Amino acid sequence: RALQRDLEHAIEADELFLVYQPFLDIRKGRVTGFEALLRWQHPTRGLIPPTVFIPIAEESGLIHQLGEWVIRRACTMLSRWPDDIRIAVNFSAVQFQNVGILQTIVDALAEANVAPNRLEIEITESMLISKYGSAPAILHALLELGLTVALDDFGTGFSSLTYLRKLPFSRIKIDQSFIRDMLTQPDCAAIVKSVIGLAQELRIGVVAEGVETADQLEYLRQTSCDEVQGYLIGRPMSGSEISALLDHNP
Ligand code: G
Ligand code: G
Ligand code: MN
Ligand code: NA
Repeated sequence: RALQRDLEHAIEADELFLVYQPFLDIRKGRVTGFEALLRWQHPTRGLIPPTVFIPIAEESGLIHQLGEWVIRRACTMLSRWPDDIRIAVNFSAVQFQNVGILQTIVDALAEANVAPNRLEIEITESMLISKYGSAPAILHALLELGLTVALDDFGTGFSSLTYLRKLPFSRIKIDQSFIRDMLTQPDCAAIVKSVIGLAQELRIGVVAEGVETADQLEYLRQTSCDEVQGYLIGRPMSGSEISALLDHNP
C-alpha cells in the first residue's frame, strides 16, 4: 500500500511529531504532566490521524521503529521540562512482542538523563489478553526499571478487575465515554464514582479523560478524582506551547 511505503520514510523525512495534552491535578490546580500523541504530516495528503496510520504501522511492523522514536522524543522533552512533570506514551499491543523495547527505554532515559518515574506507559485492557504472551513479563520489567504504567480507556475492555489484581498499575484512566454521559445518565455517574472509589481503595491514581465542561470538572472534584484530561483543560499542543504553559504552572 502507498501509505505504508510513505510511512517507511516518515521518520527520516522528519514528518512525524508529537503533540502533548495536559493532565491537571484537581486538588493542586496544577499541570502534572502530558500525554504524548503521535502525528504524521504527510507531504501531499496533509495531516494523517493516528487512527489511520497506527494500524498500518502495526500490520507492517513499522510500529517498533515508531514506538522507539516516540520514546526517545518524549525523553528529550522531559529533559527540558521540570522534574515533577511526567510524559505518558501510548503503547500498541505488538510492541510487547519486542523485548528490545526495554533496552531502548533504558538508553533513551540515560541519554536524556531523565528519571524513569517521569515516563509512563499507557496500555489498554485488551492488550493484556493471552495473544500477547509476553505482555505481563515486559510490563513487570518496565515497572522494575521504575517506569509507571497506566490502564487506558478503562471500562471499555474485558475483565479489567482481574488485571488490576495481577499487575501493579500506577493509574487508571476512565474512558471518555463515561465522562461524556455521567451528568445525564445516573448509571454512568455510578460507574464513574465506583471506579474513583476503587482506585482510592487500591491506592492508585485515577484520571478522568475527555473532560469538556466546567460542570464535569466540578462533579469530578466533588467525587475526589485525582486528575483530569480533556479539551476543557487543554487540547493536544506543540512542544513550544507546552514550554510556555509550564512557565506559568503554579
Ligand atoms: O489524539 P488522538 O487522535 O491522537 O489519538 C487517537 C488514538 O491514537 C488514541 O487511541 C491514541 O492512544 C492513539 N495514539 C496516539 N499516539 C500514539 C502512539 O504514539 N502510539 C500508539 N500506539 N498509539 C497512539
Ligand atoms: O485512546 P486514548 O485515550 O489514548 O486517546 C485519546 C484521544 O482522545 C485522542 O484522540 C485525543 O485527541 C482525544 N481527546 C482528548 N481529550 C478529548 C476531549 O475532551 N474530547 C474528545 N472528544 N476527545 C478528546
Ligand atoms: Mn491514551
Ligand atoms: Na484513553
